[in-house]
Amino acid sequence: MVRGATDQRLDDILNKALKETPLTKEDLIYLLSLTDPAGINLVFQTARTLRERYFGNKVFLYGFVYFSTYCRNNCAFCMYRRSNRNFKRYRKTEAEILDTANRLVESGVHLLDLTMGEDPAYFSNNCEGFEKLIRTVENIKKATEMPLMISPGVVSEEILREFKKIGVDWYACYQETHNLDLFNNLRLDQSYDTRMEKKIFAHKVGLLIEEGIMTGVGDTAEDIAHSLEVMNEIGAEQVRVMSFVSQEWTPMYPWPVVPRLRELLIIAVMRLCFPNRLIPASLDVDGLSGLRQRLNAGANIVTSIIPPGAGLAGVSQSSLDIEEGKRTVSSIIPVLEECNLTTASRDDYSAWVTD
Ligand code: MD0
Ligand code: SF4
Repeated sequence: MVRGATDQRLDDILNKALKETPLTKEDLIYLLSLTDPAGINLVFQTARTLRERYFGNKVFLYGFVYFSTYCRNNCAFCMYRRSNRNFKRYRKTEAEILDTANRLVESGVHLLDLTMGEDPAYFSNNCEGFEKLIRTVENIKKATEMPLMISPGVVSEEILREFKKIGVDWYACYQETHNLDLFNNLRLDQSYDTRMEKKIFAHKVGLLIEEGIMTGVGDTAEDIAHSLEVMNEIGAEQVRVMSFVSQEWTPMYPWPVVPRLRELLIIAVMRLCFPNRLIPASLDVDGLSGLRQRLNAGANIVTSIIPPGAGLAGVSQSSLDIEEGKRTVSSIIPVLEECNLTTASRDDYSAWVTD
């Protein structure tokens, strides 16, 4: 690497980002291809500066309730795919979901993320089961008065409208990649366009949307840069990246491990592109021990907080740190402190959501 020359290019890009001038696709690819640790550290630093500009030292915390692990889909990367018969699935009752929600609220989270696989119990007979789910979500809203995110998979426009009506704030539905060939290899037999259209529709009816990508699945710097452009076009209020975790009993096991630095660099580049958006540090990839590096890369939410003792799972890491109680608000706080960060108040979060 020609140090002088490359550093100049990096400086120029970072200065542009600090001025919040949009970065070009070439800029993004340049950043995403960095390998020099000093250069990468500068990207992290710039990401933290931009985070501070909009969020100060405040971080938001998201409680995660994965209430049904049944799924009609067969995504190549996911252990919850319908063909996997090697683990026991669960579907929580309304009372169980409410109980978990209350525990999370008491522990101090800012939002509840209600997630499910595309559970046939809800999707079959023309989505009959959603009637019940919508009442459950409504009851959670009434009981907790918390901001809610729902991650139910690809649902009808009517259902999205219903969610909005009962006070759901966010619809999360990750594309995983915006490279069509890669999408077809990951989300087997699913429609790229339909998935995209649902997000856009959800946005239209007034839900905030989260878009997400997975890295380490054969994605190139160019693919990631393209994803960032799409995230920008659709105006996603929350954008995430998670490293692929190869899981037994899936077609993608075993899979060559890509260094975590890639996810961290993508988090930082996301922050440069979207300084005022929400960007998660998920506990669902490396558990508590991976939190500090994700925050230092510029993330400003901790997601996948799961209470122990409720028999609840994570998504890409089904059990890591959960029963040990390490995915809880009290275990996170010392890490925030080490990073000179602190938890935001509920009012801070509401102000952001309603802005
Ligand atoms: C997370 N496991 O936050 C969750 C999940 C779904 N909305 C979020 C991927 O890491
Ligand atoms: Fe189902 Fe979601 Fe897993 Fe795909 S990623 S198999 S839709 S739970």
